[in-house]
Amino acid sequence: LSQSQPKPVPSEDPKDCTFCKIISGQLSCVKVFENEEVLAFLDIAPISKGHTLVVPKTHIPRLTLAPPSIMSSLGSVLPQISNAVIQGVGAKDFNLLQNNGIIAGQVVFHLHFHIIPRFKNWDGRD
Ligand code: DGP
Repeated sequence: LSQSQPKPVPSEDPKDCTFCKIISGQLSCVKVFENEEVLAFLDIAPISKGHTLVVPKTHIPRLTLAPPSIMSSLGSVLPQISNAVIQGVGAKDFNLLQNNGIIAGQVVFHLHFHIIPRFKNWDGRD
């Protein structure tokens, strides 16, 4: 590619969406939690042990497009999932991260929250 060519822009089309494929079962994942509206699964490129993604089952590209009903579904399970994740990996603390847009580091354009357990050592020994 020459330097003048623009970078490929991630698709916001649901039919190209990796997380929609995980939700429909077309792609596999390690499930952490599931109910009618929400799925949580391990991140394929974890920042730390137990790094989990929490997604609505409806395709919504970013937070600013999320209706209150979806935020209510997500908000009502995030504390419970976060608690289960950190307990499962033996952490006490965690970050809840949510990226919106290319400049902010969003790579998959399906709304998601990262639960990132934190340890004193990055390898999860402490
Ligand atoms: P973000 O940069 O906020 O859009 O984060 C996207 C995350 O999605 C990134 O941490 C890697 C993860 N990811 C991308 N593709 C897959 C996949 O096919 N399976 C799983 N489990 N995670 C994925």
